[in-house]
Amino acid sequence: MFQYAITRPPCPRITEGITTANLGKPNYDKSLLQHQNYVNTLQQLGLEIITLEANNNFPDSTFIEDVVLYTPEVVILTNPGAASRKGETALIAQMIQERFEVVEKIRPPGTIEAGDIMRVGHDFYIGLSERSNEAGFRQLIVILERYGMRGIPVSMQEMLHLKTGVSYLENNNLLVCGEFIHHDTFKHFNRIVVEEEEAYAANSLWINGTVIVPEGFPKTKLKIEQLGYPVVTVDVSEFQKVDGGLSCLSVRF
Ligand code: CIR
Repeated sequence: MFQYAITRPPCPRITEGITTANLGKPNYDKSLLQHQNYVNTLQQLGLEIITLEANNNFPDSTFIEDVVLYTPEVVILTNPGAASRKGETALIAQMIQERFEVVEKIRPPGTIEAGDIMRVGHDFYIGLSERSNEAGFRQLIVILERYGMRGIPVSMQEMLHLKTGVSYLENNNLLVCGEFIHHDTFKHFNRIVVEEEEAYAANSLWINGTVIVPEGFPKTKLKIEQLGYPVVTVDVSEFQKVDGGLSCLSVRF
């Protein structure tokens, strides 16, 4: 169960965020409202929010998930693979070091963005994407094993991050899309296939028994409801324009 979420509101330069989406530029004012609504939803689901200041030096800094990996034994500051995002770790390092007792770091040449990491209990699936490299992966495995956990590599070619295409909904249920539908690594999960036209909804978010699904993806919403989960939807269209999903907008613990 989660008790807290760390979030950082979008900054005006979110319009310059890295993107492959071809959906136009985000509207900053609208992104602020959507972010507030996202935060309200997390609060309604029982989470206490730790809000950091928006930072206009880093257009993608609202996607705070990528720079911190929370585990119950150790919190790991990552080293993003995207050049424009590397400085985001320093922005959050002090707060993380003050709040958590055991903190480790991914160091160059290793790169990891935590959007590539999916936690299933004490197992951490690590996507080898363009943002998370072999050196980062090796460092991460060593850290996880030192604290009694396990890292499992996941080969991938198409998606930005691992969690762009898979989301763990607990109870062995895994939302899967695209290249992950038939991926050997995930064969033992109860896989719920997200159709290509709803691919964005493959990044949905389990919060203490409820699943948050992005607004506008009715087939995926229905499939999740049919598994027995209460579902709430949140409109994050402005973040979709810069390749960000629901999970990227917070660090839950
Ligand atoms: C980026 O390309 O880094 C941002 N525009 C989007 C990051 C999304 N983060 C995530 O999936 N965890």
